[in-house]
Amino acid sequence: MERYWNKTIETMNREQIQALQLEKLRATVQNVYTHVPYYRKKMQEKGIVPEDIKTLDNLSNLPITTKQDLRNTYPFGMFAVPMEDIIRIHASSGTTGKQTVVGYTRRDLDIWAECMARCLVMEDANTSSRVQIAYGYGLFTGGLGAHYGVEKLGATVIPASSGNTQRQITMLIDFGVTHLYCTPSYALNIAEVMREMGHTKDEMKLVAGSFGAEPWSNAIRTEIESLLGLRAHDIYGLSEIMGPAVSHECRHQNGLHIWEDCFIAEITNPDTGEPVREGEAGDLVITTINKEGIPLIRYKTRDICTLNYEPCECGRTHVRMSKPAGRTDDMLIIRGVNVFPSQIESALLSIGEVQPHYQILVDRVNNLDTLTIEIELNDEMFSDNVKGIEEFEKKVSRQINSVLGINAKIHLVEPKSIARSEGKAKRVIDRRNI
Ligand code: DLL
Repeated sequence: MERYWNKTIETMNREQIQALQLEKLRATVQNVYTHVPYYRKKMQEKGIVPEDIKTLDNLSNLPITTKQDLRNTYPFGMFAVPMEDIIRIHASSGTTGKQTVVGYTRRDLDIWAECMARCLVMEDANTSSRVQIAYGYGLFTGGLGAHYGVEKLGATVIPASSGNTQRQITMLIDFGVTHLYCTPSYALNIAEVMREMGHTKDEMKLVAGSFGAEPWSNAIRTEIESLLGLRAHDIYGLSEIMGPAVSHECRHQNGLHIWEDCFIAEITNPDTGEPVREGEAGDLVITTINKEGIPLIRYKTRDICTLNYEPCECGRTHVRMSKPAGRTDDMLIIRGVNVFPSQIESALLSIGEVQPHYQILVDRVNNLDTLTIEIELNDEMFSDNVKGIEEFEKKVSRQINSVLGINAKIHLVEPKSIARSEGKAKRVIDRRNI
């Protein structure tokens, strides 16, 4: 029997969803036109007024919003309400430029908690559950975003934040934690430290967990599920839109339901910006239709995925996005071949002996791109002879070539020589100065 947090909303039929979306879209467009001068100007430049939005198809006439727009209006220029109504600020890390700042009203935070509570129920959490949140708390949306969903549901929240891994494990065991929230790379790290501490998954009561904030392959899912003894759900979100709980996988683990009463999702061609045909992969573009603080029109996420409108076995009707393959800005072009780090990960882990601890190094030598993949040996292989290691390197290299069509130099390194992650893992080091 499926349980829902908000059955009426979660199982609305497509006509009802579309009617609700159109009503909320029109209100949102009117709102930003009136209250956000930056949007008014953009719409005027395109010759559009709010009254032009008569159908959902008219959405594609509206301007796209990018991270650059948020930077141009830094810090609060896109807010649609006075600062007195903003009760919390979050910001993205800003590793590639000025950080982007977002503000939430009390109603925004309530809706965020509602979306999060729906996700928790999708993974069988209830008031008896104990949820350990090992996403970072702070300006990053992971910790606090998940936190208030757990409180809304009425489960017990353990606000561990990230880091201090041994203590995380002690709490997981001693507090009888049922649900774990952290990045997939941190989940692997926790599993490894658990083993080193001499603990086993049988000492834990974990049922499920939500892992996201970075791309992760199904091979990593299998790894996390078997090491920690739980069902691993994917959770997606981004600071600009809402943080975690924009979408989440149900127990069928076959795509992430996007909460369509709050967001309208489109897929566009990353190069032309034109909508793609149904089912085709492209850039996920999201319009928020239930936000007060910083409503965004057609925000270009740069995350590559597909949308699936087929009914889901769980009974939820909200569209499913595929597991994001990666960001357009993270795509590597190696001698003309486009490849996402997540594809390299899948190819690597399809070889049983490869550990999920690897790093991708990209260089440019004599004007040619080179790809080196450092992979950690496990203890058993480390004690193997040189010939065995060389043969294994060749095997991995052949696999990468046959699956992805690129040549990679494989470099096997000592156990534990690749840094472990407590948040978003840094898998790619691009040393080309381009
Ligand atoms: O990472 C929000 C979040 C926190 C999501 C906790 C899930 C769990 P940002 O730091 O703004 O926000 O980064 C957003 O991370 O555009 C994607 O590229 C990537 N990302 C987030 N979730 C996933 C996922 C948070 N499940 C950026 N799979 C997004 C792949 C993801 N990539």
